[in-house]
Amino acid sequence: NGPTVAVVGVTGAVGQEFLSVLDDRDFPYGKLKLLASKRSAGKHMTFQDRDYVVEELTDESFNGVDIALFSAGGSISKEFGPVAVDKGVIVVDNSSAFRMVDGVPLVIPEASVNPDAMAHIRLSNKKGALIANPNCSTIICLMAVTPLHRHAKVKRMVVSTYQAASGAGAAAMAELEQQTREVLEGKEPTCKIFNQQYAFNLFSHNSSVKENGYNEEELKLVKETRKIWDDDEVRVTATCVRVPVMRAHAESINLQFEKPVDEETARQILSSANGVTVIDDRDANSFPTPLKVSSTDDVAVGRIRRDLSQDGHHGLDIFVCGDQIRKGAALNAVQIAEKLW
Ligand code: 2RA
Repeated sequence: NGPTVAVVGVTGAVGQEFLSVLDDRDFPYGKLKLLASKRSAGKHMTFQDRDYVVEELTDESFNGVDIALFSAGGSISKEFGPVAVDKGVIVVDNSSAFRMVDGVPLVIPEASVNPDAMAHIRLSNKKGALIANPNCSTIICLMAVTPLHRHAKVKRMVVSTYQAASGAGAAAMAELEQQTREVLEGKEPTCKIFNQQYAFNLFSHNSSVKENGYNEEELKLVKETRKIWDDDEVRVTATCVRVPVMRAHAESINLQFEKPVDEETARQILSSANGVTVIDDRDANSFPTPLKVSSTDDVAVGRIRRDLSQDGHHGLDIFVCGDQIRKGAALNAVQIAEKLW
């Protein structure tokens, strides 16, 4: 008898992807509860040939639930996450609400990253717990970089992101589509989500900019990497940019290692890492792209090359792409739930 699973925020882009990942992976749930705000309650949804009615999220929603997959924004997680935990539920939370809280595991469950961080949490105990899904940019980056880090220890990492509309939600995806049509028709583009033209443009990530000049998205990469690697010494800097791509993020990553790692070894390590696909054909100029990884599970890595600006074999450059809604959010959370089961 499989666990009772609740999907919180089921009408959102990630909520919908939770369902599609549960279906694709044939997740062995016993019962499924679809939860959302009052506004969406009462809506009918068909999943695996069964009709479900979306229920309003309340304190009572978690009675009898074993695992809850949350993606309804930070304030909903803060309000209802602890309620669910008190009722013995294991909450896998996709928001940033609990990521940096001490004692809350921040997990990328591939063996090459940090599944051990949640080894103490067991479904069979019926004791509630919170597990946080890292931010999408961190997941996509560390899927590729952690196997190299385990081999040669990263001392410094410089990340430049090219982030898709999906990271800002379904409304941003719709706005990108609408603006593209409007611009091509010679009309003034409708700018509601980002307050500036997105189609045929790019801009610094829309999260708030702190006093030190970094925006929140960039700081997430810094702090979450340290927590996931359990390494406060690693030096990370990032520049995060929103590009007019629908649903997959790209990242250019420059690495400095403590120990030497040559290009061939790096290629072998990446080729054998779970959840990573190497696309690195120099002759054909064929490398990862957001479209190549859209709606797929693996993070693609290419442009693997020695950083000529660093001594010996202590530096590498790589380029990664990963589906933001899938491995960057829903798939990672469902993989965590699979490990618990
Ligand atoms: C983004 N931080 O802006 C989001 C996704 N979690 O892409």
